[in-house]
Amino acid sequence: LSKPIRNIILIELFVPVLLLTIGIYHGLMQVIYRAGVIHQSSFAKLDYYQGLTLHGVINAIVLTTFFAVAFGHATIAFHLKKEPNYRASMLSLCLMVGGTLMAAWAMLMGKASVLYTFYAPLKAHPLFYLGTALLIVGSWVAFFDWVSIYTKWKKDNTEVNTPLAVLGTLINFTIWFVCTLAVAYEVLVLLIPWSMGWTPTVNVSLTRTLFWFFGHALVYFWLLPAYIMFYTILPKLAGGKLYSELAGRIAFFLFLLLSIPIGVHHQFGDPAIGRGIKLTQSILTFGVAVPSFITAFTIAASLEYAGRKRGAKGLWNWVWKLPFFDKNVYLFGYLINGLILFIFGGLTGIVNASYSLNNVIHNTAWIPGHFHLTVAGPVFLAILGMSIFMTSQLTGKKIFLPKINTIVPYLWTVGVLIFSTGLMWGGLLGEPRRTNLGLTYLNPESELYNPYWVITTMLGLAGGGIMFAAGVLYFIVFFGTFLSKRTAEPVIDFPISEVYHTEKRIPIFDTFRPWLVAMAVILFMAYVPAIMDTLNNNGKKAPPYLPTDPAPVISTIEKK
Ligand code: HAS
Ligand code: HEM
Repeated sequence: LSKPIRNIILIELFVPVLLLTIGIYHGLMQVIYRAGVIHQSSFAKLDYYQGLTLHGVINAIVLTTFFAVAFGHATIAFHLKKEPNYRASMLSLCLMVGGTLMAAWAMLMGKASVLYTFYAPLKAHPLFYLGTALLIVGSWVAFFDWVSIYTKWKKDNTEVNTPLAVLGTLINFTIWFVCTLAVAYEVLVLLIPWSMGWTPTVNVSLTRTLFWFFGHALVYFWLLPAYIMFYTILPKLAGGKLYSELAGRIAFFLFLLLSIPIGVHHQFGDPAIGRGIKLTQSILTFGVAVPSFITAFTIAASLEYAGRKRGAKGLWNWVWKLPFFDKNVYLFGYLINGLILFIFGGLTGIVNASYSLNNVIHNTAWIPGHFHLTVAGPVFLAILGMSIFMTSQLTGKKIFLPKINTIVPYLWTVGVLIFSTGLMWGGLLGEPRRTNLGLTYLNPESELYNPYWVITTMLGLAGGGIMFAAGVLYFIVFFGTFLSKRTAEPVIDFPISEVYHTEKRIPIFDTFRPWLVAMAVILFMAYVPAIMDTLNNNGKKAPPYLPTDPAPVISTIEKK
């Protein structure tokens, strides 16, 4: 890679990790508020919801998008042996950084405490919406450049399978491009004019539906870079081979079909949308679990092969032969811990997807329990590990404190397991999400005090504290590596796994067109009825809430 492109990738890693310090700090603050350690609505001049918005936006939108672009640049350049266009990559970087700064300003000024899901009726400063839109457009620019590199490569390599990592990257950004069209419409046509005061009202259900058209596909946009690492890198790190490359191709194409037409599973409780389409999308959601099951078995088989190659005998002994604490393959630790967390993240996702069970857990602490096992599990750990790996390679610097680096993912995993157990247990006892419990339910002075949630929020606090400690250690390693002296020539050299079975090339699993057509048909069938429902919606108005009280204002008045 040339120096300018290396620098662009390094900035795309450095900027979000710097912001992540704010994101991780607010994670800690949330568990402190929620456990009732403090009974305040704000701390250090930052309000609970302002902090929650910073936490969600930085950790789940800014970090993930920057990383996907940085990793995408490196993946395309490494596998197709052609580096991204400098002008396009620079434009993409400037748009993403500019957009992030605008949104960060609005959030830090307290003008955009609308949470990372930012649909109406919560209203933000127009710069927040504009900033988010620019971040997204910036990522599109990088993607369009990769498409042009790929189409040229494919012309010269018609009979050769697209490398799995490239296929995964292109599929991921296709999903991203299609789903962000809905959020672009939501932001530019509905939210910005409303936030500027040009339109007096907004169709709340439509904004929610457009958001979730984007919002669940977003989680697979987070996940697929990690899947690319699981399929193409992890087996090699383990000392083995990828059991089936074809399984990976099938999984990625299934994600292309099913990642978007399932967003209504976030709206099972939304009165504007009809039951038929909710059930349909519930069933489609079970479908999107299939590529993850394929991945689970394929990667487990690859790991078993690695363990046996290392001399394992018997049924389970191969597990203990894997290089868990080998600091030379520290990336293995980051990836395997992510997979372990994802077993629980996946199972809880299937609970969420079950239309009737969803009633029990929707809007409770169970939900953050679920998604810290997914986005803060395989996704976050893959980002942490790979950002250190790429930083060290692209700067030619040795890892700072390699032993600490090796234990970070284990510490994080222990933290997440305790944290999520607390939240999910609490959720089953009715503990709400997005609530500063310290003000009411966990304030013994309040008439809403609920002692059942003491133990669950304490577990959340203990686990969150361990996660915070792991986060701090990671920052020391990451910034320490950045600041240390160069000892080698900068390179980008991913450890790519060989394939165990040499499978015959099947052209359908290397062609985008038929899959894109199928994707469009499924999307159309799944979303036209949902959008029609929101346009015809004339339901009752929801009761108002105050930020300081989790109960609706009307019921408080009625009680009196
Ligand atoms: Fe989810 C809510 C359903 C996956 C993230 N999800 C959320 C929210 C987030 C999120 C952020 O249907 C909250 C949004 C908000 O703020 O309101 N989710 C699912 C389903 C899946 C799923 C069915 N979610 C994810 C992933 C996420 C994520 C991935 C982030 C990256 N989710 C839901 C639903 C809701 C929801 C409902 C709405 C709930 C509500 O009411 O609000 C599936 O994709 C999961 C499939 C996964 C598996 C697991 C496969 C296991 C693997 C590991 C194998 C391990 C090995 C290791 C090999 C079937 C691959 C072996 C170990 C050795 C040591 C050898
Ligand atoms: C929400 C804690 C790291 C993504 C939350 C909540 C807690 C929390 C307690 C729920 C607050 C509420 O609903 O009232 C922590 C702690 C962390 C951490 C202690 C580590 C020190 C992460 C990471 C990610 C993440 C690494 C993603 C990469 C999110 C998201 C939300 C959330 C998307 C939802 C925000 C919302 O409801 O608007 N976090 N978290 N968190 N967290 Fe984390």
